[in-house]
Amino acid sequence: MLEPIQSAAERIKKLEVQGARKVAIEAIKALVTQAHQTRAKTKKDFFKELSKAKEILFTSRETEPLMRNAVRWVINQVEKSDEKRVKKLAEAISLSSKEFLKNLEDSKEKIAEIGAKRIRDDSVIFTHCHSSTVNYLLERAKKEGKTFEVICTETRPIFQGRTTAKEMLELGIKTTFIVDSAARFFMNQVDLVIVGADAITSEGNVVNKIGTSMVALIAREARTPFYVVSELLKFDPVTMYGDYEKIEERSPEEIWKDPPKDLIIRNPAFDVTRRDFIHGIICEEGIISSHSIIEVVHRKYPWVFE
Ligand code: RUB
Repeated sequence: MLEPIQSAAERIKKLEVQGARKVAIEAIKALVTQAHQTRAKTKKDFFKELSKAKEILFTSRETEPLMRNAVRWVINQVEKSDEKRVKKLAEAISLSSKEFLKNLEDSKEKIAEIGAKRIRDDSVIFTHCHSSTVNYLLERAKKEGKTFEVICTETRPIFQGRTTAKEMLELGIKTTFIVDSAARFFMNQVDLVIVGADAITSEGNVVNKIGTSMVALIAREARTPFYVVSELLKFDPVTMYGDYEKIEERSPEEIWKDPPKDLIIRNPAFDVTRRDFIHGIICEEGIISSHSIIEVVHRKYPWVFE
């Protein structure tokens, strides 16, 4: 009955779709397909179905507030309407989704425009994992004629760094690929670290791919500026009311398929970088300090707190 939602959730879970932006976009698109394929006859049943859809999507990956904010916004927009006809409600889901996705696209452009200014000629940029927002910023800098090179980590255990490396090469950017543990070895050659984000907490801490906080520590020790690029909607409102951001723990098999018996393997997907290690968050409103995240989100997206 919720086939489009189930299959999107499955793709997200298996990392066939990865990175917070792409996850949110996949979820929104599934919601639209679901709304159009609904067999609900009444408004009440239609929203019951969407509520179930929401639950399935939310549990596909725990550390994805952008997806949660996106799904919540789209459904809330339509829930407010007086419309009773299911077909019209499904159309309204499409419209709200389009609006949301357009806003997300605009944010990406803005972030790239602002962030590209921080890329200097002949500089070395270090990144970790695969962030479509980071890569888009670097693409923009390259198109503006900046000359720079990139060092990227392979990003164990799933090697998202390979995607980053391939994309950089396609753009004609000189790229060096290293194991995660070589980060300190190379950090003295780096001018700027730029990473993406999965979540930003109310205290201005950033949750991103496992290993990010280690890169931040190393960058601090080497006195290399460490920037995070993120849409403001990666802010997670639950952190404001006392909950911690949940850190997804993935299957041990990703690390070792056939491990010795009794070996404990832990595989957290993300870690938390404390705000003190972050030079700035490059978002659609500009480059902001982690400390001001609540104010900026409040100004731009007050509905997040509702
Ligand atoms: C991806 C990751 C990315 C952020 C930001 O982790 O940590 O840095 O999601 O990506 P995973 P984007 O591969 O486990 O999803 O900028 O594309 O939203």
